[in-house]
Amino acid sequence: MDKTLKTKESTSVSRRDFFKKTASISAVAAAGLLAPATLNADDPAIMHHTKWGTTLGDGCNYHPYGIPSKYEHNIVRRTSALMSSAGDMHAAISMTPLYAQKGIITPNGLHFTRTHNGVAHVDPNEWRLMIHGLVEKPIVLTLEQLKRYPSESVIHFVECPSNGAAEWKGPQFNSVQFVRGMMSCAQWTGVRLKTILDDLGLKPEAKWMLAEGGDGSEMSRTLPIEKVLDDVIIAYGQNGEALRDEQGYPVRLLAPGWEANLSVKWLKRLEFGDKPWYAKEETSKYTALTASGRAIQHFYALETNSIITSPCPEIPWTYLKKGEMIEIQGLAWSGYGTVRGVDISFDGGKNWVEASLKGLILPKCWTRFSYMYKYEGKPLLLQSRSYDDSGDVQPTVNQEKTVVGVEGVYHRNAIHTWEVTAKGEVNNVQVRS
Ligand SMILES: Nc1nc2c(c(=O)[nH]1)N[C@H]1C(S)=C(S)[C@@H](COP(=O)(O)O)O[C@H]1N2
Ligand SMILES: [Mo]
Repeated sequence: MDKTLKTKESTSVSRRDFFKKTASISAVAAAGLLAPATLNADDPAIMHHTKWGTTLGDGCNYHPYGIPSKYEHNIVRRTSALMSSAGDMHAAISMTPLYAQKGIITPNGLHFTRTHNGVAHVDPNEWRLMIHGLVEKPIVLTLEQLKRYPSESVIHFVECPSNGAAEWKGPQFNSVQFVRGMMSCAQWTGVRLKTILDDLGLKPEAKWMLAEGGDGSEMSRTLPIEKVLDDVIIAYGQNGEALRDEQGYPVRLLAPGWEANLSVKWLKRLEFGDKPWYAKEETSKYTALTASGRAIQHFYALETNSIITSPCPEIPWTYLKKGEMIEIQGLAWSGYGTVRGVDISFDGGKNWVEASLKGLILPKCWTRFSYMYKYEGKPLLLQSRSYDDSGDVQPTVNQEKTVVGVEGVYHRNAIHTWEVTAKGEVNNVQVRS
């Protein structure tokens, strides 16, 4: 069910527009982005041995498995007791530090992590996957057998449908990590489920698939067969290495663009049936009562969304001087397809300018946007608004409430606002209209 408003005419970003935008960025660069600094021709940090250059460094094998620089120790996943069961971290969630995210690939150690019963540690030699129900040849696969099917690598975001839900009633956290950090993006490697089903023979009556996890919660979710045969992957690789334990090692389901609870981790069983069988949670939490009194039973795909990650409360503009150029950066995504564009507003949504999209632009994937801005030291209400190739545009808070009703909290994709004060501090506020 699609709750995003189709209010904007589809604006295709032509190649010509793209080159025009790129050109304007390089013009800014030529004019000088930073205030001129004096050149010290005998700068001791450059012209003499630096303090870290006077002794032998570590051997190249000192960390057989590398870790980040010690100066990056503050860039970590964070949790909130408010988003767990009475502060217990087994049924809880840790969030990705989006303010430190470079490009579109989340490092494995920073992938947000949601567990219903803690992180399981599965021995890959004992791991098994049962595929049964309405298939011609039911099977129990070992990991080695699974890996003999042809592999595929795809880049997709994973987002918990409750990302941002805490803010349904208004701003709660002065932090982009806590406001939107229940999502990450990675390159997943595995086997397309269709490849396996073509091999095993799916019976025509099969309309639904139950996926069950092997952790203590045995979390299970139901997916319609159309999605299963479209792009669902059984993943064992995450950004070039095996899945991390937190992401479901050795194997998870990945339902691209759909709410992340469907991407069952520590996967142990797939059953095919002609009727859906829902877990209790699926018939309560993931639905929404609309103003008309009717409920939306499934959302499944995540609507187009965006968030400005710089500036943000963690990266304020307090160091900027009036007249300096600064890059506004952020992430946009859509579970319905490919991000087509992002607009930026400085006045809480009254006026909009178009940002440029940067780097890889892929379906059901994070897309970077950027806008070069001349800082004036004036208060701003900074917003971003994305639109995708399905024709959807991000709604305002009020527009979203009109569609999903007052009780809905999941799938929040309303336009987010950062207040920038005259001093350059950044605060989480809500502009509803
Ligand atoms: N087996 C199992 N799978 C699971 C869960 C779980 O607790 N157990 N949590 C789900 C939820 S609610 C989310 S949001 C995603 C989070 O994926 P991640 O931890 O890899 O980010 O995993 C889903 N898959
Ligand atoms: Mo979730």
